[in-house]
Amino acid sequence: MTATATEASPTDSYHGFLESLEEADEYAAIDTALGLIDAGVPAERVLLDLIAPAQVEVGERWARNEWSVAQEHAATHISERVVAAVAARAVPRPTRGRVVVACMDGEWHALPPRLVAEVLRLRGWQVTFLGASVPAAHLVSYLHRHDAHAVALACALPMRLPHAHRMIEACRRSDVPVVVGGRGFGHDGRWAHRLGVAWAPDAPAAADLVADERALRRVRPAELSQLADDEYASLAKRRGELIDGALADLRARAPGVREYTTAQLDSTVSDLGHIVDFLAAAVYVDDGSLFIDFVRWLIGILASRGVPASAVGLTLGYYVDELRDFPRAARFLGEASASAAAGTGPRAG
Ligand code: B12
Repeated sequence: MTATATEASPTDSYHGFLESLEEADEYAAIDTALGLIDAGVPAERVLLDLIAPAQVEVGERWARNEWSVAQEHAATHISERVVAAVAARAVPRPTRGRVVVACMDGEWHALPPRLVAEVLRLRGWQVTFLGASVPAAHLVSYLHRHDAHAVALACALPMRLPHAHRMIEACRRSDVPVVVGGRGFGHDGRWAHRLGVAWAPDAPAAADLVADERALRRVRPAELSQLADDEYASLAKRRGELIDGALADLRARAPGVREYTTAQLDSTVSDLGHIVDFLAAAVYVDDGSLFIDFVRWLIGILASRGVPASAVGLTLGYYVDELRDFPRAARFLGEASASAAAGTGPRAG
């Protein structure tokens, strides 16, 4: 039976698409997406109602340790190929100005802003997609050479918020309006508001905002008076020492750690780095919930890999002692430890 425009829907194709990602079958995945377009489903819906939710599920399966990193990478690569195939099928000529879309420095989640870039393109904008981890200085020099109507900046990890702020300020100095998005700004954009920048929850909202220059420029000033106390700067400066100290502490107090393989040690160091970076970001935007959510997420990730929550508790305790002269960091650590000890439970990442 041939699907008609009214029958075809990304929701109905979702499970089959996900299966194609699971089997790393890029041909089936591309056929599913292009089949929907051939059946009359707008390309924007295929991007946002098929590929985007499938990628979120890919993340959940990785978080639950059901999929290996390799399976996640394979699935993401296929999703990227599907986005390219969908984009190649719909090639509207640009009728509007240039929008530059980029990831923050240090941010490797390029697929979410790529979806935003394609939606903007479908809506007539001339889009330049700069991809993952764009250094601020390079973005600014690009903006100086190319006349841009707006910049859309992506951040998937809240720990990157201090970098995000620097990039936003750099764009502002070039007088190019900025819209930001991605889960790194919080589900309701609360941390974008703290940084004093326009935020969009999804690609269609970003497209609406970009089309309304006055709204894009009408932003409340940043609420960052807390930076005056220098806590963030001191934490950032002590990053290496804090990670080394926490590892030595774990080795001394959790005997199993002494038997860790190199790979286990690497991921422990990476986790310790994330703890410091998320804590520093929480201090930067003065919001303990950023750190508490992260600790819950970390406990969930480690639990699914057989590491008990008490390991996180040990490190939080170590940092409470080390950072007793940092009032806000100490408070956030205390709240996160209490929430971890109460077993408030992991939340999906
Ligand atoms: C693929 C993937 C990766 C790939 C990215 C490759 C690529 N080309 O993008 C790689 C392997 C690099 C990666 C690395 C990591 N990842 Co990752 N990743 C993902 C995954 C599975 C999918 C991302 C995606 O495509 N999402 C689909 C999009 C559509 O969803 P979305 O973000 O909600 O996007 C919508 C809106 O947010 C908004 N939006 C998004 N961006 C933008 C931008 C602008 C300008 C605007 C206006 C709007 C907007 O519009 C979108 C569509 O409407 C997510 C899971 C997830 N839930 O997203 C994890 C996830 C984001 N990753 C995670 C983590 C932890 C990591 C690592 C730290 C893992 C590690 N230990 O190394 C590293 C960090 C790397 C770095 N420094 O950036 C966690 C983050 C958890 C947290 N507490 O913050 C997640 C949530 C996984 C999980 N469930 O735990 N990752």
